[in-house]
Amino acid sequence: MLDTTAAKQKTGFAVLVGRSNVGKSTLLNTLVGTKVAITTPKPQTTRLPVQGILTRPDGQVVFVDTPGLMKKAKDMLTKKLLDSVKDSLKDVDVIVYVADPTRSIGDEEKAMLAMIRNIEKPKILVINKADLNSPPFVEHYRDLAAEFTRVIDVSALTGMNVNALADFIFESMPEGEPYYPLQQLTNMKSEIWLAELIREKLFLRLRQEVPYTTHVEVEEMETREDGTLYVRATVYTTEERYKRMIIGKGGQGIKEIGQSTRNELEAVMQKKVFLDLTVEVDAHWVERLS
Ligand SMILES: Nc1nc2c(ncn2[C@@H]2O[C@H](COP(=O)(O)OP(=O)(O)OP(=O)(O)O)[C@@H](O)[C@H]2O)c(=O)[nH]1
Ligand SMILES: [Mg+2]
Repeated sequence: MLDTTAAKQKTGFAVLVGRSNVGKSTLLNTLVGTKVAITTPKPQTTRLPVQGILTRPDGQVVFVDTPGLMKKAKDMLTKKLLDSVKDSLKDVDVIVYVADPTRSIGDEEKAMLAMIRNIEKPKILVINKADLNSPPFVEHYRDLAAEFTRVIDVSALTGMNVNALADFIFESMPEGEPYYPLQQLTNMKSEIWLAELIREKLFLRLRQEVPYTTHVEVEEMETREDGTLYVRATVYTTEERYKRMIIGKGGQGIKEIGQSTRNELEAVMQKKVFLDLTVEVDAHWVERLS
């Protein structure tokens, strides 16, 4: 419940930025308390600026997860992802810069820092993965403190210090009324979330470049009379040989991807799920991404 008799409510947008694989999406999920964004050990997992909403007695913050910055912004997908990060930074109230102290500061980090340097908003440096034993580059990131309003060590994975981070973020927000209904946790449509879940399973199962050739669309989603959730979705990939790799020997690959998606969906939805998953070749899906 929002307490309207207390001090003024805080409301605004906090954008999570940082290089690929630092744990932005994991942090978003921990902040919001539910799985809004997909996370994998592979870089460049996030493609959409997913919003997760945290409502507390003192207000509401909308977190925007962004794709991680990757080197070699030559291909069309990476270029589109970079544009989407720049877009997300336009109307932001607080910047949450997430760093991974197991990796040294490289070109990607420098490019990312340059991107936010001239934005005159509160900036919080989050040194993530604090659950790991003395990560080698922590001090290198601490040396960046002068560029930030605050620095905090957290573990997105275990939740360590994440509430303290949320407090910092709320403190830095402007006053205002909530943007979203109090129970809402994301701006994502269920079809998109489901497509993301399937993409997560593809990323977890496929090796090397194959996951990056894929895109998922959910065409149909309905609860049938017997209470089963029926889902029809297509996995697009750019070449016939990738299609064969995704389907796997005797269809085993796509079967396992379908099964792991279904297991998670059934646990979340508390109902039986029927998933009709096909694979198609479409060399131009990247162009269709908005
Ligand atoms: N040990 C540890 N691992 C973490 C932590 N946070 C994230 N990870 C792991 O780091 C990997 C990347 O996490 P993501 O949340 O997908 O990273 P991301 O920054 O969103 O990556 P992109 O979407 O590719 O930019 C996953 O394997 C996570 O489990 C943490 O606090 N501690
Ligand atoms: Mg991500």
